Amino acid sequence: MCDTHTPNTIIISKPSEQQTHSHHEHHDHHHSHPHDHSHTDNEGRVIDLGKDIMQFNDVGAARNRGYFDAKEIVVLNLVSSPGSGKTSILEKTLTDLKEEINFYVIEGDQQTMNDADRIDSLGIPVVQINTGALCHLESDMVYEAVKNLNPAPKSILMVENVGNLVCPSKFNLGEDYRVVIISTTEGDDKPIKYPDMFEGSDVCIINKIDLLPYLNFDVEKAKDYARKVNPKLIFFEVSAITGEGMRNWYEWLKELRV
Ligand SMILES: Nc1nc2c(ncn2[C@@H]2O[C@H](COP(=O)(O)OP(=O)(O)O)[C@@H](O)[C@H]2O)c(=O)[nH]1
Ligand SMILES: [Mg+2]
Repeated sequence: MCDTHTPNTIIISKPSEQQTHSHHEHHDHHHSHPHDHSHTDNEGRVIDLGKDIMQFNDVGAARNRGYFDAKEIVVLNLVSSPGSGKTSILEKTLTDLKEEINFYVIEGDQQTMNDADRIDSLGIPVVQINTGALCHLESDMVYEAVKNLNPAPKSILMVENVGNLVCPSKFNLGEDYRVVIISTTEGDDKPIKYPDMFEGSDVCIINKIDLLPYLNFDVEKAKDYARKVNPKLIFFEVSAITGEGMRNWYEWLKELRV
């Protein structure tokens, strides 16, 4: 037995916090500054910083895209609130399909190796990214993880993003499909409360349907809300625990490689 094996971890320390901090400092000392910067100067610089980050991310996403296309790798970006069942759905899917599909996984969390350990125990190649203070993955982090994973051609790369329905919606990773997961314990109005996440997604998985008898979650209402935001969404209703409904999701996954 090889007890020393652990999945690789990439720990991110992004300069963005420092930049924001020093900018605030500058703003605080505005009045004692010898040059009188006009208000529009400052506003312009704040906006530029944000634009730079987004441009940097989009360029990285395009680079990832080219790499994935060249190797015919299909990439899914899984997003949800914490605890909706991203890792559970991955565990069940990988367990049931690993003989048919070559999977690779990137796990994103602010801290811990917990999710990578869960995937690693299934024998699937996985890299954990710890984002620290950041609430989403960015394309350059995925690039680093992919270099480490070196996924085989025609494989499927699953990226589990940091759990929340806000920040990850802005950051394209170069994926083919974004999959948003909601669970029956969260309430059926999430799609209209967090429209950006649903608007930019291709697939919506409704998880924990085994709990429907105990909750007042209305599946049709949730789907209607989601369709209002994004009429093109493809839905799967599943339970990662009982396996109910997983077959349709599996069929869709298998189609991706044809
Ligand atoms: N009843 C039920 N519990 C689930 C289901 N899927 C996940 N869970 C539980 O929800 C919790 C969070 O799941 P996890 O996969 O870690 O969520 P993540 O944070 O989105 O990765 C765990 O306790 C899971 O066992 C499901 O389909 N039904
Ligand atoms: Mg998880």
